Amino acid sequence: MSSSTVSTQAIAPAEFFAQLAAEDIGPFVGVPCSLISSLIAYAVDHGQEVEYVNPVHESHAMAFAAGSYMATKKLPMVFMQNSGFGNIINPLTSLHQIYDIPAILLVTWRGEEGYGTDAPEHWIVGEHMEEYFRAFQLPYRVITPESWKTDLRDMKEEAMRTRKPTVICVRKGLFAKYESATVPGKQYEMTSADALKMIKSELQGSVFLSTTGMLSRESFTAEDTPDFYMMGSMGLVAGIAAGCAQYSDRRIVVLDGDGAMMMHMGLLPFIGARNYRNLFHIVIDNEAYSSTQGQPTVSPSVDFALAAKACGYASSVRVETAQALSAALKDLGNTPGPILLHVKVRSGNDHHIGRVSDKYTCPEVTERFSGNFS
Ligand SMILES: Cc1ncc(C[n+]2csc(CCOP(=O)(O)OP(=O)(O)O)c2C)c(N)n1
Repeated sequence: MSSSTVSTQAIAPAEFFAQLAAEDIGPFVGVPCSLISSLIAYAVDHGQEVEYVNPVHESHAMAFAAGSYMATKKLPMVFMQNSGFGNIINPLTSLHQIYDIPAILLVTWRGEEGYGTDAPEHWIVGEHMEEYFRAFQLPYRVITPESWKTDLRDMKEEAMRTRKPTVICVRKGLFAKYESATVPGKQYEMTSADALKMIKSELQGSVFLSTTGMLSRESFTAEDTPDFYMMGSMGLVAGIAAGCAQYSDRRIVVLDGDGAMMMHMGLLPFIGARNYRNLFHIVIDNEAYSSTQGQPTVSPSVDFALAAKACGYASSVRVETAQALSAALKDLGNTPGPILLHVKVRSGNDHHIGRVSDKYTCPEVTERFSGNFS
């Protein structure tokens, strides 16, 4: 592993995008990570200058980049958190690398110090990051404030010469702060914390699972019941819930996020077709990726209740106020599932609340949660 020198002069987002423009690199397409939140915030605020595209899954970003390259011959940049690197292996090896479609991948390096540092979901990928780049024949540079312009040019030239993807890997603290002037999403009445408190109290006695990021932390803070507090595998919580619902008679309540739900929206037809009567799926939609500093998602144009209905859920409802949420919980609480409740909340979470990992290890979460079924 290379040494983890913390940068002394952080790179200003404006300078980074000016360099991409000078090198004729774009669009800037991907799924967020907090390590590059200032870059994304700058891109969101400067739509005239930066072509920023926000698909719901890293593999979709790779697919989009392949299309944009063939249509323009311009080198796209696909950005992702290293936890999303696993999501691109298929389009990397069975699209870009075999069809000779280049791209520069900007991969952040969470968990650089390996086990025991950063949040648990980053330990394994963080420790083996460079081995993964080598295993997938990806030329890469871990960029620094001193070398980044040369690194970027070298990786661009290598990508264009070989017609294959290359990587720039980004450490924590590399980019200077940039606060966005844009607040994502509509200012709905409730916060996600308000909604979670009401849900956990109204649906007491259920088995809860919550999605990765702020929702698990907020659910844990609202009331620490023996839940499956997910800390990685973004978007897969409803799949885990389906596995539980199949083999238990308990009521299974899934607390999903809009970004997470859209990442694996294919779970809707799966759950709908399997017709789990004991599954209650709740999507807390703040129209943002709050966990990674609030970048906008594409959920303002999505009606999850309608989608669930079309996918075979038995009932689905959309609510926007505390009063409507309370009524829906009373109404749907004992209705046979699968049920989907789409709850609109405003973005902006309290990032100072506790972390599940400060109290439980991941294996302890598994053990505690499994106790619900014994
Ligand atoms: C595959 C993958 N890509 C990206 C991330 C980084 N990440 C963690 S949480 C999160 C946002 C989740 O958004 P949402 O489900 O809307 O919940 P919110 O954070 O708004 O509560 C992102 C992008 C990740 N953990 N895994």
